[in-house]
Amino acid sequence: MLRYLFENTKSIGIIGHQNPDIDCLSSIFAIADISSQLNTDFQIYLKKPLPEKYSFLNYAKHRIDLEIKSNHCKFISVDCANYKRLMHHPDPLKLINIDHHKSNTNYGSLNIVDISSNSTSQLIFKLLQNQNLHISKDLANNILAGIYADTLSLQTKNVNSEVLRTCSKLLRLGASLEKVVKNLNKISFQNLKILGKVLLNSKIHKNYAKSRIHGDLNKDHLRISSYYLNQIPNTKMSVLMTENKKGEVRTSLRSDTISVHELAKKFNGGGHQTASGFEYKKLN
Ligand SMILES: [Mn+2]
Repeated sequence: MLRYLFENTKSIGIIGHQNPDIDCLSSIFAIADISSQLNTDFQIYLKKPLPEKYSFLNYAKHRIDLEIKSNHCKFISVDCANYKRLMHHPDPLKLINIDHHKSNTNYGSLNIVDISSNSTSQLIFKLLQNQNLHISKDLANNILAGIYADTLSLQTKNVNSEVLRTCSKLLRLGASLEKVVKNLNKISFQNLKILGKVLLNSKIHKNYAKSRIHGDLNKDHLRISSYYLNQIPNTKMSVLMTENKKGEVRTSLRSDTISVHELAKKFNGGGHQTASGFEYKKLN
């Protein structure tokens, strides 16, 4: 299957979703590695240069272009659920969509969507089986990083024996768990300070933990702060409110046991079962 994608293909463009996460980047780089093994010219496209914290990934130092050129025979998109969310928008007729999201809309001319995979990286590892392609130590490491990140450090409910078997195979191929864990658990100084503020302002109210701070938190800040706020024993949910200068409040909800998605929907928000939120609103 995987080799077939590259047949009669002189060059491909590799793209991912907006604000690419580790799984998306690892998958982009895995496709780059495979293209190079199959002697297909490839070009990696992102919207911004890669931040330094991702430099441990193989191919991170490879040339990255910010604007796509249309002269590729094909494009491969990874880890993106719908066409709108892509960073770049090539002709859908030339597009192969490789993804693991349940909400994938099959927007490509060929769609390899496997919702039983915990990450696109794991899906690519499945596709690599029996293809007579070399899984180098660096490629194995990238795939392990994607799995580790999308399972929130192997903590999500879908981490089963198959996932651990995949990780074990990757370690045997030379991936370094230490390298992945250390690099993915680094917290920037700015994030650490925001986390400090969030925790200092936290209160336990009935059976949920809440915190409210001023300032505009980006996705990374929210992810880290909400994660820790949701770790307090005997609480069922965490509520993190960030207030902007206009006094409007944005709310992030996390829970391991209750569906916060339902609650967020009542405020016209959205997200997942365990992680949801809603945008700035005047509360009170
Ligand atoms: Mn993913």
